[in-house]
Amino acid sequence: MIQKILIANRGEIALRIVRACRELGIKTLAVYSEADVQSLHVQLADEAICIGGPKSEDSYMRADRIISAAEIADVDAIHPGYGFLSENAKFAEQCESCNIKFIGPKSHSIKIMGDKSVARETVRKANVPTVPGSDGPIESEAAAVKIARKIGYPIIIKAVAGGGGRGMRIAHNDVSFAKEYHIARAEAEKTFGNGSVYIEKFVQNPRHIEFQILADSHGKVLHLGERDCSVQRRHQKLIEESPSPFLTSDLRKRMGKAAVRAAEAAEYENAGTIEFIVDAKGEFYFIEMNTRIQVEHPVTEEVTGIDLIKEQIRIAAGEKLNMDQKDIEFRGHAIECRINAEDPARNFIPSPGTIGLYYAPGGHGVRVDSHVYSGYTIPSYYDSMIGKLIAYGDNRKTALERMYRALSEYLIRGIKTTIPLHKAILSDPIFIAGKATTAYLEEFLSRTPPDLF
Ligand code: MV4
Repeated sequence: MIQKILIANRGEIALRIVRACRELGIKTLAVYSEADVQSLHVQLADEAICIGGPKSEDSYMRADRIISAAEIADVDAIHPGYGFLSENAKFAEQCESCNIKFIGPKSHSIKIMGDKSVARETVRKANVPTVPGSDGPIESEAAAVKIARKIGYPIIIKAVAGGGGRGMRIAHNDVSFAKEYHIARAEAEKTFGNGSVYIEKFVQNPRHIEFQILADSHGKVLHLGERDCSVQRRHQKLIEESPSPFLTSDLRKRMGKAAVRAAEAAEYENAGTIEFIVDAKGEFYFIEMNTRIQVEHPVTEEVTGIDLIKEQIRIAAGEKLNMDQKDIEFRGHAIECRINAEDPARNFIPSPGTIGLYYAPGGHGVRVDSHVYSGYTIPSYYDSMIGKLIAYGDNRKTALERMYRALSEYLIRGIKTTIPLHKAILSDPIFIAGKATTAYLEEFLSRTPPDLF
């Protein structure tokens, strides 16, 4: 039985977890930094403990302080949210050894999927398509050039400890490969303390399509369909939607089955995401697995009717999933716009500060997941996402129209936000036609005058 949960996070996801706990009758403990005293998750949780200074290294990243707070308040489980300690295998292990349930996968699954080269080999053995590349990490420059020539250029060099687009270099021939290989190793060593890299054929301008997984501790693994996250800038997603306007029902079926095999290969438990890239021909390749709940999970909740945070908690409590793959029905279309405190007209420079008037949209098919309110001061210490606007409709056209309407109603005074940019994208014929690839946003920004957002 889980009676009380510590929420090891902040912002909208902390609030999202408080809401799920309330509905399940579970008590909540918020932990917060000195910069988050006025945060809504602190107000709305049953109890709150300050764990340190404003910098995340002094608070939300401090496993020792979080576990101390958990013991003082006698919680049964810790929900890590996303970011911070959510994919830290050592933290998951520490929780378990203190007899506190980590609401997420077992640490061995986090480890397997955290090494991006091991992840690739693990799923490849389970018959999940991977991009042609090296079997495991690269041993030497000479060995790497040999493999690169065999695969053919362009080649992408990735850090085994990377993920989410960090530590990747692209090479177009032997000469640039030698150069990029050394840069990639040095960068990986500096950023991750692990210089190990692997290589893959570089798939140009793919779509980024990911599958939501739920797996219980009794061996049942289900997929909850896909999210198309192709609209992104420097690996930061701006818009996510489900279903993907690109997938056919046949491709969706094959990718869903591959996603389940990938999760099974990692002996996965709890909620997770299998990321694929899909080329123009509809060939799909496993890229990596995210072993946490993701920012964009509401899109899946809207089209399946399944509360993913509640499912995570039930799974951690040892309950069996009360559904089979055939019971999961996909209905309508959902889209999410990430609302960031940034100025898109000035190269997305962060725009922290105090919000004046705040008015969130509502009405049929509109959901707002946000922790901010009129008079709230956005601290400059954390990422700039201040909310997520999710619109749902019977079909994509209705969902997009509803999203545009909701964006027009959303009032956030005193700071710059990405709302005007979202309105411009939702008015763009290429996006409306469902033709956006991962190259889309940069192309859109280069041809759109900044005064339009
Ligand atoms: C790739 C790729 C093309 N070919 N791998 C980006 C994040 C990380 N999850 C893996 N990513 C990619 N891996 C191969 N072999 C394209 C991406 C990619 C991407 C690359 C450049 C610009 C935007 C991108 C958005 C999504 C994925």
